[in-house]
Amino acid sequence: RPVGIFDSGLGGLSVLRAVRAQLPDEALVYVADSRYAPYGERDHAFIVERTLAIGEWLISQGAKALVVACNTATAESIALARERLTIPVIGVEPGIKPAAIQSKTRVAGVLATQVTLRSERFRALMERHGADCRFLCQPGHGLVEAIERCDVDSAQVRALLASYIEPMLAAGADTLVLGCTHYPFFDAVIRDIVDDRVMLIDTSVAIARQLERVLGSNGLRAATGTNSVPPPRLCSTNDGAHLRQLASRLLGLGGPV
Ligand code: DGN
Repeated sequence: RPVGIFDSGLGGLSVLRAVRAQLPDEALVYVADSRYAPYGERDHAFIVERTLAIGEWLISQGAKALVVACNTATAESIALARERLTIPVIGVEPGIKPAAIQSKTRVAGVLATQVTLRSERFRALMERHGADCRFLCQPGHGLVEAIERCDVDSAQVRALLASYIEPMLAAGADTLVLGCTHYPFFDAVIRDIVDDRVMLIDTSVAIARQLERVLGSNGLRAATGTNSVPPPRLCSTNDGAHLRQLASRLLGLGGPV
């Protein structure tokens, strides 16, 4: 049985990439809810409804676990998804804890969607791990939309990212938390803006390890060493053209959507 992975759109492909690397024997089904992306400025009830509907659909497709590969959907709906869905549910959250541990200047930037930054879950995360570090939180307006258009490095995107990140650097940030699963695809452009000493925190690898633990503790790991693992099945709630394009360009995945 496959693991289901879902995001509001294409960003969760950064999590799918990490999961494939960590768990090469697991079959994966990915759903991009691109018809309704971005979730970043949607209301709570809408996001909960989409998470449950997609979770149910993935269960109907045989999914044995669900990764909510979206910080926004996790912040709004993970508790209810765990209550209502009959399979283990793993969520994502901005890497506040690793940033607080690693920052030497004790100043860190956080880029995430408006909904994530305003959520109760984010407030609690900051309270738990963010106390002795100054976090500069910036909503990434326009960034999810750019990825949804497969724009990872246009002049417009460069300017937008620079306008968000340069003030953080000027304030002394040595660490930048990528608090939205769409943002790791800007990695090359962000690296051009920040110098090598700035640490970028992307939690997709930690999520893949967490998935491995959850599958293991529930007796759900696929048998290792089978060479019949199918390529990830990619699904979209719109025509899927951009999902196909980004999956091919950034992950080298071909095949139909
Ligand atoms: N990838 C989603 C996240 O991690 O928050 C983006 C949410 C959105 O659609 N704005």
